[in-house]
Parts: sequence; C-alpha cells; structure tokens
Amino acid sequence: MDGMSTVAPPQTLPQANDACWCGSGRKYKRCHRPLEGRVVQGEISPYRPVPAHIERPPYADTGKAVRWNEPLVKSPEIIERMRHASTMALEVLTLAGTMVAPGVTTDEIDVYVHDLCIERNCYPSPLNYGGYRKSVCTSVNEVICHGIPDSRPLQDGDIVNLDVTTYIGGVHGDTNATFFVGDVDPASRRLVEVTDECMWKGIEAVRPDRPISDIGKAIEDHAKKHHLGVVKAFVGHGIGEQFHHPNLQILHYYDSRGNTVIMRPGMTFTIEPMITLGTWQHKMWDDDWTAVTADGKRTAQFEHTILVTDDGYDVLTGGEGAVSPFAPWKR
Ligand code: EYF
Ligand code: CO
Ligand code: CO
Repeated sequence: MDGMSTVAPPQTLPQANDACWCGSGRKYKRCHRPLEGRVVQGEISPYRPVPAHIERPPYADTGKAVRWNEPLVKSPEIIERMRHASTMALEVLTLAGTMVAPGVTTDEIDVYVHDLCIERNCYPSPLNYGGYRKSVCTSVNEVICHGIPDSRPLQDGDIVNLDVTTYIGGVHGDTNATFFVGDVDPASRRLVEVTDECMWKGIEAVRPDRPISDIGKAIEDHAKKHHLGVVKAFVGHGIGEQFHHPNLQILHYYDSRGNTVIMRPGMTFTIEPMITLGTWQHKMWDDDWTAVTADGKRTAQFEHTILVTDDGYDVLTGGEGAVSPFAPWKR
C-alpha cells in the first residue's frame, strides 16, 4: 500500500507471508504484492485548504464530528436550505462525471471537485470528516466506498464511483454515481445498471407512515432477482445539519430486528446501495479507509438525498424531474 516507497523491488520477490521488501514490517501479501487485476493505491497528494470565506462544518478544523440529537423531521426552512445544498452537490457530481476518462487520475478529479465546491460557496463535506483528507470519495472497481483520490490513472474498462457531498447554509446534500471508464465489459455494465435500479426501487418504497425497512426490502429483492450481493457494512443515513444523523440508519437489505422507524413527512435521509457481482462481505485496506469486496469482484453504488413528503418522496439531489436514466418504470 505504500505508494511513497523509494526502495526498488528486488529481483526475487518474497513469498506471500514473508515480510515485504519495502521495510514496512507488513506481510508481502498485505503490502506490495499486486493481485491480478486489482486496484493498487497510488500516491496521495497533500491536503488542500478551503478559503476562509466559505462556511465550515463543525468538524472542519478538528476532524471530529460533533453529534447532537437533531430532529428527524425538518422544518420547511431547513428543507429549502437542504434543497439548495443538494442542488449544488448534483451540479458538482454531474460536472465531475464529465472528467471520467482513461488516463485521468482520481487526484485530478478531487482537485476539480474541490474547486467546483468553492466556486459555489460550498465546503466539500468529506474534507476532514472523521479525519478523511480529500474532498470527494473515488471508488474504483472492487472498492466499495470511501476510496481516497490518488495518482492512479483510471484505466480503460474501469468503473468508478464519485461520491460528492456539499455543505452550504449550515446543511449537507449527498449524492453519488458510478461512471464507466472507456469500454466496460457487459457484466460490469449490467452491475452498474442494476445498482441504479436498486437505488430507484428503494426510493420508490419511500412513503409516509410506512416502516423504513420497506426500503431495504425493495433493494434486496431487486438485487437477488439479478443474483447480485448487497453490502451490509455500509448504510444510508439521516442527513441535515449533520452529515450523518446519529440515530437514523437506512439498511439496504431487510432485517426484521432493526429499522422499526416509521417514515414521516419532513424526514431527510440518503439511500445509497452498494451492490456486488460476488460476495456482500467486505474487507479494509491497511489505510483503514478504503473498503473493498472480500473476493475482489466489482461493486457499484448510487446515492440520493431524499425527503419524505405527504404522499411519497422528493429527490433533493435529483434536479428537474429526478428520473433515473436506467429505470424503465420511470420513463
Ligand atoms: C471515521 C469516513 C469516516 N463517510 C460517509 C468519513 O455518506 C457518505 N457517503 O455517501 C460518506 C462519505 C464520507 C465519509 C467521506 C468521508 N467519510 C469514511 C470512512 C470511515 C470513517 O470512519
Ligand atoms: Co455520499
Ligand atoms: Co452518504
């Protein structure tokens, strides 16, 4: 994982469980052994500051999220502020997506996202959230989420998720999408399309006075129908003045024991399913941020920030119409 090592690899490489040649003290298999076709972390560039005139969330300087029991049902005034933050997040994500191409590094995409946020008077919410040091998450191929932008150029055939959250007017808007890099194989294309459908199935299940577990059930049913896995370790979240509400989680699978919360008009949360070609189980890279599939197979994700309305839902990060390009039942 040490993209910064200045020691050259030896002529004869170590066995998997031997100490790595780079002197990190880690086993070779956990350090410099590249697995066939797997993503290898590149170099991570230094922290980029945000100008002083941009309003900062409470964790921006300390890295520590201050948590409080924010109301789950938001006032109309907060909702309007969230609609603006969400519109900014959608604009930034859409523009960042146009940069995705073979040869472009995820660090270059981070610089663009950082600048696009500042141009819109937004703070890029991921920056220093829990100590995360970049303005966007970039998750390639088997990376499930929280991939850190680095010097690795995107390769023809990759898929990459860009996860953008903006903070403005004291509230956050959070959205992500998975993009194709050049010519992508049919199984990966299908994964991405079905993942988007899964997100929309979850959104369609949003209805006042229904249990929040309806969302995970709809997502899991659709993924199962296509013989795909649903990641369990990472979930959707309540959102508003805090990036993550401490008491509201949105599971992307059905669990009869949890999620007894009833949806009420004015609630705001994200739906962000992570769907896999193989196992739903994950493991972490040594950086303790990057989550990957345990079997190294590809995974995709889509995310929107949702408002529960009197008769259904409003996609705050959806823009005009909020229609999925993939979901035939929405066309
Ligand atoms: C402390 C982070 C903290 N967490 C969540 C911090 O909801 C999100 N995306 O939709 C989301 C985005 C980011 C995020 C960006 C940074 N973090 C990540 C991983 C572990 C962790 O522990
Ligand atoms: Co997000
Ligand atoms: Co989120």
